[in-house]
Order: sequence, then C-alpha cells, then structure tokens
Amino acid sequence: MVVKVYGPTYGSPKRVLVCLIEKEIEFETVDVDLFKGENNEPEFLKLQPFGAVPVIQDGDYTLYESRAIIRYYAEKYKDQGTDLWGKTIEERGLVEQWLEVEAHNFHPPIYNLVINVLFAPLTGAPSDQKVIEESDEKLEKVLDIYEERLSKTRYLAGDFFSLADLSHLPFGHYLMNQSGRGTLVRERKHVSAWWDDISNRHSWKKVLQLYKYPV
Ligand SMILES: N[C@@H](CCC(=O)N[C@@H](CS)C(=O)NCC(=O)O)C(=O)O
Repeated sequence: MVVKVYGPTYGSPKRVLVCLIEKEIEFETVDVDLFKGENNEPEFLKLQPFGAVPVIQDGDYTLYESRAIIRYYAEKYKDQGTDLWGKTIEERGLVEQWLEVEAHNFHPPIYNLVINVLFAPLTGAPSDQKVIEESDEKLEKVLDIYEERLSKTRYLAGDFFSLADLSHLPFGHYLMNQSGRGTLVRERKHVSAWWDDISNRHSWKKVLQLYKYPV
C-alpha cells in the first residue's frame, strides 16, 4: 500500500516526506493549495477537521499532525531504513525530549517569523513588529541552548541522527534561506555545523528537489 501525503509543498508536510524517505517507505502526494483555501473545503475537512496539512492516508488509516505521523512511521518501520529512535530507552527518551523542544521552543518563534516576515507582505496582511522582535529574541535564546548541547554531541539526542534533528529541517530551511536570519545559525559554530550536516542528507535534498516551497 502506497502512503498518500497531502500538501507536499508546505513546511509541515515536508517533515513527513523526509521521514518517509529516510525510512524507505513508498509514497505519493496530493496537492492542496492553501492560498486558494483548498484546506477548508468540506472534502479536505473530512480528513483533517482543523484544515491544515499534512494528512496521510495509508490504506484505510488516516493520520494528521506531522510529528504524530513521523513518530508512527519511525516506530512501525523501526527495522527499515534509518533508525530514527536510537538504540536504548534512554536514547529514545532524549529523542522525545528534543522533539518536544523542537515543537514548543524552536518552532513557535520561527513560525511567527515566517508568517510576519515572509507571508504577510505577500498576502497584504499587516506584519506585527512586536511579534517579530519577541520571536527574534526567543530564537536567539533557543539557539544558545542548542549551541551548548551541540558542543557536546554531534546531534541533538546524542551522536546519532534522529527524528529530533529531522523535525527541524522544514522550518530550519525557512530560517536559513528565507527569513534573512541565517546569521543566527552561522554565528553559532556547533549549530552551524549541525545544520550543514542534517540539511545535506540525501533525504532532505530529495524533498527540496521534488517539492519546491510555495515561497
Ligand atoms: N501542528 C500541525 C501544523 C500544521 C500546519 O501548520 N500546517 C500549515 C502548513 S505548514 C497549514 O496547513 N496551514 C494552513 C492553516 O492552518 O490554515 C502539524 O505539525 O501537522
């Protein structure tokens, strides 16, 4: 059964795509145009009632929330492709910890920057300067903690690439390439080396080659 992934051009679905490639799982994609509001059409809302991508369909199994989906596939195909969980329960605990850090500390400020710096000018919506300043400040603090961690281990959860690193790729890409804030990474030696390492993986390059970001 081929996994169907909805919305491949957007950031959060790319988290799923890069995971599927690492796990050597076959998939196909279905375009959803957020700019045309296709995510709020009744047929789509039957799959994802909150109107966001990604959603996957795997036979008659449907799942949404990108981090839930990557956890599901990393577990279901534990022995296939790259092991994204680590070998021991302690390593797995650290993978989970850094996945939560990505979701709750790293993602919110960069998401706010993407919305206010990148998307607002494109859609004619107003940019909130206060949100931009607060997000910059939060991101600096988060990256200082990453710098400290990555001075001790090659990857976030230890000396092995995991779901925790992978989860940073889609919005890390925005941070590095479209937000005008790549220096936040480049001025932190270990974060910079980590970014070069994870963003040069074959899986991520393949995602970027197959599915261009909308902006
Ligand atoms: N927590 C969700 C967030 C998904 C999300 O924010 N998706 C964006 C695209 S990157 C979206 O569909 N935005 C449209 C909207 O929310 O109206 C996940 O990780 O799957």
